[in-house]
Amino acid sequence: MRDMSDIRNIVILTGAGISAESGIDTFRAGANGGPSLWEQHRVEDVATPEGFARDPELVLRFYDMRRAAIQTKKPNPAHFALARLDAQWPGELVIITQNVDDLHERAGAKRVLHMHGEHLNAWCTSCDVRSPWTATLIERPACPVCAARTLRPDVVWFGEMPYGMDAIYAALGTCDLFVSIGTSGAVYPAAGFVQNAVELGADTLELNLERSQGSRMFHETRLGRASELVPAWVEEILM
Ligand code: BJW
Repeated sequence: MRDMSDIRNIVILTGAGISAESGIDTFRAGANGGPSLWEQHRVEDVATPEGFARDPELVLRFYDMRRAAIQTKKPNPAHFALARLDAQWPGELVIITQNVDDLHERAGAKRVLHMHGEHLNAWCTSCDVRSPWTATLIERPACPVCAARTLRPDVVWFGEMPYGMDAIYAALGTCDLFVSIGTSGAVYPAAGFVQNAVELGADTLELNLERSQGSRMFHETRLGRASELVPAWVEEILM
């Protein structure tokens, strides 16, 4: 690993594990058999365009429930620590989050890229405009821009292209340090970012409750809760 003083550009990838201690369930049950969001539903039913076409009511109800739930949650010390790093880091920095919650922003982070979309947006598939949305979609409300009743959750389902890929690969291409926090490494393309970063010469650090699927690719792995590991790491790097 480089000396800290040689690090200028940082890419941080976050996943469901960083929001777990805010009370938002992760997607996959961990080795310890923790709760999993998919337990009640097959992933093909609720997180694919085909599932939405087959049973839109089921999918809209599922996302309405989660959109309501995240609005009752609060950022935890891991989100606040990254917001502090974002505010104080003088070099390039981007927090690429796979999470569709807004806890990074509510903690104060600015340089955030939501590669899997955002719960608090609705996407009109008629006019292709994304509008801020906190209410439900199940009753098929009219799009505020074109009035068509074709709003869907603005989230990236399996088989769809994640957002911001050009900016992500550009950031990976110039980063000195890639840090992965609270993600299982089960879903691509995010799971492949560590390999991209290593091949392009970056140092890589994993902060997670347990080893992720791509754990062996990281130069260093620290295991524990995000609410403890992340503030400690931020303290270290800002010294
Ligand atoms: C803690 C903690 C604590 C707990 N502290 N840690 C074969 C090979 C390669 C790819 C494919 C393949 N077959 C199919 C694909 C593509 C597919 C894919 O990856 N499938 C896999 C199942 C194999 N991917 C796609 O379709 C993507 N699109 C795509 O590939 O387009 C083509 C393309 C080509 C070239 C370049 C780019 C693109 C789209 C993927 C969309 C994923 N969408 C979801 C749903 C979003 C909406 C919603 O919220 O409902 O995104 S799925 C779900 O998984 C969600 C998450 O963002 C994502 C990742 O989950 P995450 O965050 O890792 O959560 P968990 O639960 O898995 O893990 C939590 C971790 O936290 C665990 O490790 C815990 O230990 C830890 N933890 N508590 C610290 N307190």
